[in-house]
Amino acid sequence: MKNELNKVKRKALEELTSIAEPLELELWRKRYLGRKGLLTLLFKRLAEVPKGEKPTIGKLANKVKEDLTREFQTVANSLAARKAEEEKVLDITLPGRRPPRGHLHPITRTNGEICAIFSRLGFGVVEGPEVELDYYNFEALNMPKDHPARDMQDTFYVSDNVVLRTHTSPMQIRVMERQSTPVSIVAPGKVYRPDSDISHTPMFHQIEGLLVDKGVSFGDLKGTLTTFVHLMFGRDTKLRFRPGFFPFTEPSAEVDIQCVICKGEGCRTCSYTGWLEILGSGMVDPEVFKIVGYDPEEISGFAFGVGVERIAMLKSGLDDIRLFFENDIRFLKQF
Ligand code: 2NM
Repeated sequence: MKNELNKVKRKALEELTSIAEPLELELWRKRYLGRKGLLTLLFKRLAEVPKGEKPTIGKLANKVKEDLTREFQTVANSLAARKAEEEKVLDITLPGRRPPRGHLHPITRTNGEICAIFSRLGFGVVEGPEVELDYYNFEALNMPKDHPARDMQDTFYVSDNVVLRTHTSPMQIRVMERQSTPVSIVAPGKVYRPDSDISHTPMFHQIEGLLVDKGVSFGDLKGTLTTFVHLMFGRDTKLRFRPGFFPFTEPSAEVDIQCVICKGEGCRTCSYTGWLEILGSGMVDPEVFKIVGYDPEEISGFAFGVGVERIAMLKSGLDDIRLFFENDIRFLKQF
């Protein structure tokens, strides 16, 4: 009897170590401690034990029962704890997490708005290479190799004849080379210049426009750019056309708008002038037309260039262009 009790105890404890599921544990409990369990059956046979051995065997039987019951409780507790832990990690009743929703970069959005306005005015949108031949970036735009205007736009050279474009005008040349008049296009895209400070990044975005046809006048330039400014900044925005210089236009004009911050009163943004420069423009130089094979006696045209960052900064009241390219999500989220 003593041996049988110890054997049942050993076997029961050994089996208990490999139990990992509540159901297995319940079967184990029934097998040893249940109404017809092995230990319970031994208890029923205690009556057969000779009188003299009864106290020792009885004590041993009670001790085995206590031990098995305690071990059962320990395993039951740890299985319950594991289940609770699993439910904490994986609560299938929780609603799903929505993936965070992104949006366009403020420069991409401003670029799209500007192109949309010119598109409405009948301009096509063309894109082309950022790595350009010196010929398209400078030479064909009336800037031969020794021209002083190149100093203003000195750039990143890939090789003697290949540069990162300093403006998107090379696209105007490429379009004029392959199609006849009339031409009305805008060319958006990245351009590169070796400047870097609070108002310049070595890469920025530009949109250049070109309109060529019989009888295009400076009045057409003024009308088109005035309409653009009114659609971009509001109908009551005042404009100012100032004389300027570009090697590829004659005459040339810088376009200012009344300061959007102070409405012309004078403030830090406009350096207390009341005006902000937003565009460069002009009538395409006859030399450029000759280079692409157009006859300047037959046709004329105007061109202009807009800085996308500059427009985006003015519309949102920012004073540091570098913020656009630091990729700080806390900044970008505000747009
Ligand atoms: C500007 C300002 C003035 C321009 C000129 C041409 C071309 F190819 F027709 F000659 N494209 N873009 C131009 C003219 C660009 O940007 C400030």
